[in-house]
Amino acid sequence: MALNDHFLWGSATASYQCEGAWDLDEKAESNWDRYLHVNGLENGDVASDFYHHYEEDIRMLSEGGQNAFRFSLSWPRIISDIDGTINPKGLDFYHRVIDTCLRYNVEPFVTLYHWDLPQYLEDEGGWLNRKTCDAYLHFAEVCFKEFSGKVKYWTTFNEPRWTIFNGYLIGNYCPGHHNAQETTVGAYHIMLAHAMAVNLFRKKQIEGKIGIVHSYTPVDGVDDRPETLKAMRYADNYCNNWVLDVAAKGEIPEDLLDALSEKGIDLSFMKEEDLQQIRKARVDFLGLNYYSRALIKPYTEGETTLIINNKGKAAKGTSKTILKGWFEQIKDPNSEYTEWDTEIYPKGLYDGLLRAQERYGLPMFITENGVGMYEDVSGYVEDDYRISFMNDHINAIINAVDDGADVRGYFAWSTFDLYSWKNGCEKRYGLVAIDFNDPELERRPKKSYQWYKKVADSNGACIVRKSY
Ligand code: BGP
Repeated sequence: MALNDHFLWGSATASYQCEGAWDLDEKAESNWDRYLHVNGLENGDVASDFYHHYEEDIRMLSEGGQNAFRFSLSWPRIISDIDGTINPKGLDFYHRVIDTCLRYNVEPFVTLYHWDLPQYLEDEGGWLNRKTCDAYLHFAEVCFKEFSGKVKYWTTFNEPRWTIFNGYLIGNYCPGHHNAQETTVGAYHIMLAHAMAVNLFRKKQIEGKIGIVHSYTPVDGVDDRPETLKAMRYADNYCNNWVLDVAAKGEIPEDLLDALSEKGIDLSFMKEEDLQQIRKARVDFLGLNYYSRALIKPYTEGETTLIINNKGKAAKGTSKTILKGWFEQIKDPNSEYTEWDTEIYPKGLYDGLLRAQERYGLPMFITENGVGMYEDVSGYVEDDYRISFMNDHINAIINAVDDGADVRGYFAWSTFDLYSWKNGCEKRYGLVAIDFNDPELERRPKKSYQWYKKVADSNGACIVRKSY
């Protein structure tokens, strides 16, 4: 049993998914507010109403044995307009959240950007506009100045991959586009903004550590033929390397740039001064969100097809990933899949941690891990499937630590039930149940909350161990 004594046992949320209060206290509109309102979709206007329940939520988290809380700062709550005007009420809210954490001996683990872009920036092109990087830098600087001294762990972005791919390529997130050129530009700008913030953090000598949070999808192949290995490299570049290589090594994979050019993507927007920023910026740690791996075979035929199941059981089995000329992702007939087509594969976490350790040699945190389910929350939720899922994934982490991975913490997704992007509130991940039809939004611990307390209290010693 090799977890260190300061291991962070926490859980995670994101501003848009839990805060509610979408237009309260001079908060500006976000791109998600606009997109879901305009399209008449289920939204996070109220969500878990963390804005008014934060004190109770943090107390419960602490009483549940957790010593860390990952949450994000809502940019449109803090910066009111395109001129960069600061909203004191937004800052005050996060001071109260952070102070509550500290009062309960809970480490605040802060994400600067978890996808809620101010709509005034979306109106100017969002991540397709280079000016969004400058606006982000201003936002980051305000937050560093305001909260440093209290916050020791910062991350610049949550999952650049999903916000960019879903927003600009797959089209199931705002702004809902399907354009490979835009996807490349957006990806470049978000990684540039990341680098600019890391460089500022160093220049200002902000106390603490800074990292990035990536949706880590370790890539496996169906066999080890050369064409499969080639397809795996394409998939790894697509899923992981454009975020992790940039953040950890300051490098954009050369073969990815070649492959994009071959597909007709115009890369002339890349500027030497930007690349200098990128080369210089190195994170202190990697935040890895792990939900599943990707099982890859060589591309055979057909157009690029990217389908994500945001409908749950009504669309089970419909998701598909084919990148024309690059790779195809397939389902493993021996694996179990959730109603939203996510493979349950704890060994992928073990493998992925060892690969990331070897490749980057940085401290790592599992910044999200959990399972989305339909649940009846009218009574006590006995979520044994979640307990088993978490047990097996924490077991994978302990195995990886035993074999040399430097993992410093684990955050369950999510602290309590909250809004799941495009899937709505009925896709539940929480350790604590919330009945969204209850006007009081009463919080009730699930069985997994009690179980997780034992895990945290024993520093993982009560995990049922399995080897591979
Ligand atoms: C990650 C996001 C989270 C959260 C989680 C679960 O990609 O960082 O914000 O939503 O996945 O995913 P989903 O809500 O799509 O089921």
